[in-house]
Amino acid sequence: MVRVGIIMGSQSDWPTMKEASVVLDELGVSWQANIVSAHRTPDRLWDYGKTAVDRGLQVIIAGAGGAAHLPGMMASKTRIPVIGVPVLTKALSGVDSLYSIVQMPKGYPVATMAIGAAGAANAGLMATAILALQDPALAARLDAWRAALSESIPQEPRDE
Ligand code: RP5
Repeated sequence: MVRVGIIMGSQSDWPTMKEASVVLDELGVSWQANIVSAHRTPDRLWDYGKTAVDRGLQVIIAGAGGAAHLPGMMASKTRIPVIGVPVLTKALSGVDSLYSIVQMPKGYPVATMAIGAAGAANAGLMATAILALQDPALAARLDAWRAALSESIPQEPRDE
């Protein structure tokens, strides 16, 4: 069963959102990616949100750029935790995306990550951490992943 739904407003978001899927693959978490646009495919957004619980999704990672309404609209349609990823934009460097996603009204939170690829990767890690609360084997894999990252950081810088 798919545990994490990765959704994005456009095909052009995939190079960013793929970073979430890479992390989930590394940690052995099942995911499925779909294009669901708040503006271009609102009916698809509605159906996705309405059926998410019954389909067994446990976390939704939603990325969008510009007037990025997708994460917030999805949060309004399902109680499954939504992690928002602001996609980098040419015009405003993703600050437009960030502000659109992070400023949710009281009652419908979106856990908002950093702008761009790092935010997408962190969304994968955040989703894993949520799932690991009820999954000891996954918790062990996440601990090992984090330890390996720490281990990979050198003690001293070198000339490049
Ligand atoms: C948003 O508009 C998408 O999330 C994307 O980041 C942005 C631009 O979309 P395209 O014009 O590249 O399809 O809805």
